[in-house]
Amino acid sequence: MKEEKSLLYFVTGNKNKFSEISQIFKNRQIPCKLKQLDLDLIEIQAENLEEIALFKLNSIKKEINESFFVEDAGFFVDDPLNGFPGVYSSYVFKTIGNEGMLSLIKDYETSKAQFRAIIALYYKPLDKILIFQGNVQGKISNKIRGTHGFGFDPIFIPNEIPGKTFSELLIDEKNAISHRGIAIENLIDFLKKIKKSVEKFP
Ligand code: ITT
Repeated sequence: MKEEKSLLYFVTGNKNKFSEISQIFKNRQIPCKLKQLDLDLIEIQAENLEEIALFKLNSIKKEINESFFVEDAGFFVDDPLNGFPGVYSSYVFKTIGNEGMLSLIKDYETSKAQFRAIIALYYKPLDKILIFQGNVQGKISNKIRGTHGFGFDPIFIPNEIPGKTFSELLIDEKNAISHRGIAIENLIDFLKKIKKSVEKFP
């Protein structure tokens, strides 16, 4: 008999994030069925991504009767902008965009940047909240390049693939090295470990 997969909701209004994560679930044997839930998330202004992710999660916990997760991500230009825009990434992208970011650093020869992602999971069978994280280091491109992805992808060059921006990579190539890809792999490892221990001690 075919085993019934349990439901796992990813609560996000960002369809690009959902496409990236659902692609990973499609490629791997995951003991859960992933669904997007687009609820109104309250995003507080805080100093770190973990605080924002936990606040998002707790603000909707009562509304969902299944396991679910939220993700908060940010783009940090460590050199020369001391981590800006970081927790302000969404606002900065909407206001000055990639062109504005490039003009902020145009007089500098070198740069260091990273994407970070925090996933906060509410795991119903244990009634527990767990945090998973991922980051990817790289630098800023001197021009906007590529057609895939979203947000700051066209100006970020990862150290692992120094000739290309994230927007010049296919979704599987970005997922293999990205902040979101790493964080979700950590979540998947957790789900698999739990499944194994349940099979051992039914
Ligand atoms: P949620 O509904 O999941 O909160 P959001 O779009 O508001 O979606 P975040 O607050 O987590 O997402 O992300 C902040 C911004 O950081 C986002 O709007 C992008 O501009 C940028 N960003 C995050 N992840 C990115 C990625 O993988 N590639 C490019 N830009 C990214």
